[in-house]
Amino acid sequence: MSEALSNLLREDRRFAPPAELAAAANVTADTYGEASADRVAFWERQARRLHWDQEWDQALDWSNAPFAKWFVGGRLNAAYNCVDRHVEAGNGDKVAYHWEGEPGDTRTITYADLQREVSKAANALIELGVQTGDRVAIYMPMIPETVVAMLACARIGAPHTVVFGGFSATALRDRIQDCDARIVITSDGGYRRGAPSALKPQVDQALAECPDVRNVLVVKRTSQDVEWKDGRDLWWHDVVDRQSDQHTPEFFDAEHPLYVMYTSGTTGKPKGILHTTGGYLTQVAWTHWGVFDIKPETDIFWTAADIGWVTGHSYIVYGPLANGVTSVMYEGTPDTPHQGRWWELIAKYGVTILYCAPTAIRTFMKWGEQIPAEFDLTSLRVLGSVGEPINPEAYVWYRTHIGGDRTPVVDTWWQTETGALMISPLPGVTEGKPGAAMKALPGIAAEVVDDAGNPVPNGSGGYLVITEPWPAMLRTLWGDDQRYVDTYWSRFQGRYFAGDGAKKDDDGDIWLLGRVDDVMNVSGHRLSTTEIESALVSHPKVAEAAVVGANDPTTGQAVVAFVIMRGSAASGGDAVVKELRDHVASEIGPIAKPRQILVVDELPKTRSGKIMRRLLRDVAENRELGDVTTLTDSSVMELIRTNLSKPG
Ligand code: 6R9
Repeated sequence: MSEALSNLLREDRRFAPPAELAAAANVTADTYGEASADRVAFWERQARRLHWDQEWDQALDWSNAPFAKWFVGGRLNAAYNCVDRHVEAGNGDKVAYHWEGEPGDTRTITYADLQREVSKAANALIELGVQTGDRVAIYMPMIPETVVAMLACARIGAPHTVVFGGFSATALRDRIQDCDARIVITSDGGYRRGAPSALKPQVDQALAECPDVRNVLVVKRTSQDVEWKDGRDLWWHDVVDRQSDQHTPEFFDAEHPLYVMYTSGTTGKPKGILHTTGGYLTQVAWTHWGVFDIKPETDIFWTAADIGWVTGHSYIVYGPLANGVTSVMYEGTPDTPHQGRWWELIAKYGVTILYCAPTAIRTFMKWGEQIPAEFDLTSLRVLGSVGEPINPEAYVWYRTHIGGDRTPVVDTWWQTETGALMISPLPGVTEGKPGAAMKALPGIAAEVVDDAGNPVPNGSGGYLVITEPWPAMLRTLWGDDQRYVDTYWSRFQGRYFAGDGAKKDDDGDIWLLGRVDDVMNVSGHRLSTTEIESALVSHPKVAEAAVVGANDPTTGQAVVAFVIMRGSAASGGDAVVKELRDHVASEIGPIAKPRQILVVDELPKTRSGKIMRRLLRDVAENRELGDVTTLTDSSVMELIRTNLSKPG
């Protein structure tokens, strides 16, 4: 892949940290050395950011690898760390969340409010018979009760499993069954795209096949009509509101399960990623503080993601609350009621740090920079990206049009499995390169290896592996230790295989190239989807691109591109397609020239913003569509098919 890749890596724009930010940065360049001198001691220092009822005897027990135990013998309570200790320190009046509903209703929730609400919800769960260790499923829109429910579970040691509200009844059923949850917390619905969308019917449908679920606690959000099963269904306000707002937290073992989060694997059965308490909270708290350079006194932090995604768990809930920070939480979509909603929120609350996905950024590019230009975004000082490789053009657009050409952009690589950020620039230290996630964070050991597991030299590509255990790592897959070992620890002996392709540039900095199943092989050349997508997006007429490798009788695989044009270029016809093919050829090389380019209006995406290339491959190879249940909008695929009947 080297010839093609060297083009992507020829990106030579560099952005040094702003002097003022660097001078006051939480983390300095020395931290890398301090951490690598003794990685485990580094994490022990970070663990002391938390309140421990009892300190650990052993920081890391790796004797039964790959099953890790961190902070063995330590005892803590995650909810106490996220809520009570801030109130006890005199910060009860501090705002934990500025919450904004899509219709424009707002709620301000202080740490003291959160303590009362979480205590009440914990008492309610106990009344419903939930015991330490029992699993509780949460299927909610983006409302404050979602956070309260998660923390109430954590407080009583009942691992939560949050199922993203955009998932179908079938997906919900599978997850409830897999972890054997007996209680479901949901709401009548939430607001999306200007209208109430229902959740309760999916719960009812799912529970038809989950006889062991005793109770469903239903938050009233939209007041739409709901079916009601007496004896099973209970209104949150009937049960939670009358509880005492006092609850004394119990302290749990550092390895007590905190939550299970399902993520799709290559087979049909979702993988239940298990996270435990002490190591997870340590790494989310440190990475949130270090990578976003959090100043708890003054920052207003906003992760614009859904809580049903790991990004929401770690950087809407656990990280910001562990650090006692004020966050913004927004219920709805970015274009409701207008395409400037995010920027309006940033101006309204004085958001200083914004964390979102490249897919959102590319959508904003498509809508045009005149939209954010109408709002005062000068409060922003750090921007973050997560979820997919960020194309250099999107990175530069984000920095320029949102960050006022002033803010560092931190491109953070991590996974549901890693629990917390792993590879990222540090805003006060790193000279940013558009498109590169740069270096493993202090305390993390990453490497890029070849097929045989040997580290590749600088300037070459291979597979990303993590070579040492880290505190927030998944502990296993719920109920399936063997699948955990097989999926992550068998491809390269003793090392964690992330499933991502990566490349070290001439400086040894890391560029992520997408999932390895997204690496194409065209006439024996390995091409990455990301680099061709980046080449397409670097063309001024293109807003967004998705590239797949389709079977081809002559070349093995062939490059097929789906592109969304920027506003005015929307219907380009054959001339534009030729222009784009030539553009890719000149950016990367003739070998990367797409066999077909299809101009579309939308791309199929999961709610966490990942393009579902699998579906595009089905289209490109003229197959029946596979499973579309995790799509944000399944009608997109119909549109693409219709488009396809016109030759590209
Ligand atoms: C946090 C999250 C994990 C996969 C991961 C990789 C991709 C995430 C990325 C990135 C390039 C980044 N990914 N962040 N690729 N650069 N900054 O997204 O978790 O939903 O489990 O997805 O997402 O392919 O393996 P998850």
